[in-house]
Amino acid sequence: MQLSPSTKFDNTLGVTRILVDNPFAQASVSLYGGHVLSFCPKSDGRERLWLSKQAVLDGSKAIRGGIPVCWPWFSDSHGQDDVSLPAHGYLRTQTWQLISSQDHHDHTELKLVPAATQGPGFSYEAEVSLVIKIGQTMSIDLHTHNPGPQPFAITCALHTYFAISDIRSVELKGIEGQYKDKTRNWQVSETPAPYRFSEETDRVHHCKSEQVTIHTEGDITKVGSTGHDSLVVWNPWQEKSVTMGDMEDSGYQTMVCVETAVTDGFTLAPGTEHHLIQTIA
Ligand code: TA6
Repeated sequence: MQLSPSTKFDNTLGVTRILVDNPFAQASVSLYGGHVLSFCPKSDGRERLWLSKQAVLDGSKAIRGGIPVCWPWFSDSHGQDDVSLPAHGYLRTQTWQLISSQDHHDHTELKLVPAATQGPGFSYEAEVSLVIKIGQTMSIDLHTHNPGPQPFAITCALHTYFAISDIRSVELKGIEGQYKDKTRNWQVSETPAPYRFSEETDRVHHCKSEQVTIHTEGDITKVGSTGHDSLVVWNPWQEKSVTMGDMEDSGYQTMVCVETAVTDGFTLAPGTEHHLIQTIA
């Protein structure tokens, strides 16, 4: 496969990364997990994504940070009692293949496919691809197609870790309605306004808002979503950060997850497809 002029492979960190450097931005994507690790627009030189300083980058476990691809289920919503099934599915721990890279007038487009879409807990025929467009903004499109004779149901998410200066100064705007609170046994509550952080936060918002903004000390990160039925907001706070070996104890202070997600799920009839798209500016 011919790489575009702005694209190259790099193996210096362990996992093979695709590095993109075009007139609009720099970005990197790990083939392991089909996992976007960084996106830095040249307009302001501000990295949009957070990557743990202790992230495991040898291909032995899901990478902590960037944009984990959660498929064919989000969290443990696989609908089975099999506790051995991996949280967030198994595509984020596969080595993906770069199918194409193309430079366009205002962005570079990468297309990746996973090694396999069938796995423990999901045996249907499914085709999955990830199309990433890197320009002044970045979009990531998780495309699922059902070429087979049977319908199948999935949940999925683009589990994005955003870099922020200080979680205690962050305000989210654009989320409304009720949410389910994982930290309080899935109790249903109203989305707070202003939406700020002062403790472990793990919420599934059944909100189809197409734009959320992350405000922190003068910086605004814009998060666009389509194809979703919910937005997930997560910050592990200190106690949980300390328990995670791939996250520095203070890591929670400089990240917040705003995830474009399908948590209620959808059923794909034979011959149909679904696009879950997140756009970052
Ligand atoms: O999206 C929020 C969440 O489901 C949290 O409950 C927490 O488990 C987080 O994802 C990270 O999951 P991971 O399997 O990547 O450690």
